[in-house]
Amino acid sequence: MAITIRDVRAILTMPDGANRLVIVKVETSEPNLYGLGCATFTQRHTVVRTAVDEYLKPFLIGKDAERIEDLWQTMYQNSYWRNGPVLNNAISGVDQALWDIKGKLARMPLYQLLGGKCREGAAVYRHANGRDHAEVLERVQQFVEQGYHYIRVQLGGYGGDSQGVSRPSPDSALPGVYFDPDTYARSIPVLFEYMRSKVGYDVELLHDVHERLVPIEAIRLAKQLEPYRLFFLEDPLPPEQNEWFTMLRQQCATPIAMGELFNNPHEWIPLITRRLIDFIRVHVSQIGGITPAKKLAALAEAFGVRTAWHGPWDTSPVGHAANLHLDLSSPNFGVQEWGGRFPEAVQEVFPGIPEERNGYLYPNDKPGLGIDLNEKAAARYPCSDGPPGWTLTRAPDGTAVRP
Ligand code: GCO
Ligand code: MG
Repeated sequence: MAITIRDVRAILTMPDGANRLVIVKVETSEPNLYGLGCATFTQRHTVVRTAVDEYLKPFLIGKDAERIEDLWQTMYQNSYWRNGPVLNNAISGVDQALWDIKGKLARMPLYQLLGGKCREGAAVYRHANGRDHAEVLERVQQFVEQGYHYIRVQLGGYGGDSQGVSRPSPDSALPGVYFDPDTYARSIPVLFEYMRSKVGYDVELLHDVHERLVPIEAIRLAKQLEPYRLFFLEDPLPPEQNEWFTMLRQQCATPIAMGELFNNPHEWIPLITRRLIDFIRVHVSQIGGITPAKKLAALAEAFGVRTAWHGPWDTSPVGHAANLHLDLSSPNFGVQEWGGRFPEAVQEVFPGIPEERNGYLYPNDKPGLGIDLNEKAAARYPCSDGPPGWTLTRAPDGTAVRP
């Protein structure tokens, strides 16, 4: 007798008071057998809920919960137009939940179903940020003392936004988050010269350009950073300018990470098959969940590209659990982004968050994803509404810049 899907619900919650999270719960015909999946697109959370509740739920009710691949393919093509962040996140929520159910049925942690462990724990990197060199250095040194080997270094967040704008903006400038790409670009080689002089080369340092430079300036920056041996330089280009990666690769040996903004296989396939990047960094729920992510990891392995799944605070703990099962079972795992210990409220909503010790993330070995959702607690943390403000980024003359 097939185990069928009895209910599908999107649950929105914001227990840390800042990051809007979307979780999908798939309940089955078996009493108490359910799965959880991450569908978090924090800038458009209610639209994902609509896609789940109004389209995927009626599509899935009564279907065989064990047919993950067929359900993924049919959800994907059911909307005809596909490969966008909203529908992919909705599909991911269901997909991850079905893998969670599969693990519970097999009475195994998901990584076992994906081929077993390639390593005991997944090495993580933390975010060291500051308004000046001293603040950044203090954070880096704290992380080193806490046992982290991989540390992302930012001066004033993304685009150096705390450095302000060095050039006057025109009269009646439009509202927005202003920063000066030129000031930012010139500040980063100086920052890494300072960091390396203070911490040496035994710690792996990373940096996220966050697509904030025009392509040729990103290439210039990557070349200037070569002597500082970054573990990787992230998002040097916006996805719309992927073709510039060829020139970047021809001119520079700084390792490149890209992918958190990708939705469509056409964005990553050329970069991987032409060996133009070193780390693939998609937001797993944004490409449709574990089913496409495990295929992407295998493609990357064939071309010598490692994984570094996107994993900041606006990935839900369910998404972090999914990342971890992929990390443990992929031979070409690179590093895992990790925001650090979640606040108590988040831990209350999500019992079973992966444990981090000395810079490594470990599973709890419960079946499936190994994480649960306390719906009553989740309901106590309603999401804020409306569009985010920080993505309204502008150059000094008011030109809109990718955020
Ligand atoms: C990262 C990302 C994030 C994004 C955020 C967008 O490397 O972690 O760049 O910081 O800005 O996830 O919502
Ligand atoms: Mg990033």
